[in-house]
Amino acid sequence: MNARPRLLVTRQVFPQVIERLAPYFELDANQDDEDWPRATLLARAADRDALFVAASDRVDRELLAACPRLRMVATGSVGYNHIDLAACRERGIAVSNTPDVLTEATADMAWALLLSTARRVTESEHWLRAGQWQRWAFDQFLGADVHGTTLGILGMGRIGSAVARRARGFDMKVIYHNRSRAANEAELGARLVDRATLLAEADHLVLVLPYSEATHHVIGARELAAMKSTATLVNIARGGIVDDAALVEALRAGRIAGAGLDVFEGEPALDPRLLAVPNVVLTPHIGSATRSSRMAMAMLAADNLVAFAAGQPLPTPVAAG
Ligand code: 8YV
Repeated sequence: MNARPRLLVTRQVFPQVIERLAPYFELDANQDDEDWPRATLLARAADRDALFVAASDRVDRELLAACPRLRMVATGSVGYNHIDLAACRERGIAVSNTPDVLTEATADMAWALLLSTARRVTESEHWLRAGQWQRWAFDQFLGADVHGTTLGILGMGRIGSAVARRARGFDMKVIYHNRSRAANEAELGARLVDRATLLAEADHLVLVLPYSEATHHVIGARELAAMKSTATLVNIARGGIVDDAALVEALRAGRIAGAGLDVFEGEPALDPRLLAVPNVVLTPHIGSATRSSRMAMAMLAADNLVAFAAGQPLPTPVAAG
């Protein structure tokens, strides 16, 4: 009988996921969720046939060179900008991600940020917690309307569509910009516009683009200046899509009204100036963080690994191997 393939699980996962993997692999799993320095990751991965990684693990040429046996990388995320796909393809390494199972939860989070930002929920809560609520006033924490306004979506894939669908309940006009026209445009009641129109007309702009060199800083000083001064910006996609330094300046100068950010350039570190800006809602990359979504993501990554071990086609491949 052939030996079972060797798998490294780099981050703590639910016990049910370990149970699913255990019959198929010789397992090394970081169930204590230790913070491994890069050298530890490279050393632990060195003799592995397969890796189960998270978006915080950089799978680049350096790592691949350290893992001569590697044939499969499963990431517990839909985004895969942390994986050098070209390098994996060159080496015949299969790669899988976790689409669909987090779409609705992530779209919900876009709305949580949009509503909190427009209606200044966290800003007013901090003020209340600080004991500053002494009296009511007509002009206290005036925010922006959400209902009946124009929602702009940059990137109309699965999550963008789910964000758009929710806008119906708020009687919003939906415009979007995307590389191609969305096939479900009519169903969504959304209109494709050029980028300049999107920036100029959106009252609330949600970013749902995958990160790549091409989308690096697609929202920078120029784009922020082109938005309405009353607009809110929501980023649930990836840090680096927004130029965070330019955003700080725009918020400070009142060039836009507010921002809701779940992702940051260089996270978990973030531009400290963001912490001092009142009209920004900050969350620590929790877009997909519901119990059911995170379980489904981890299970889907495990399903891909089991398929690999059984020599079957991967359920959700991004590179064939
Ligand atoms: C993940 C995400 O939770 O799936 C993605 O691409 O950004 C989040 O849903 C995060 O990346 C952890 O892997």
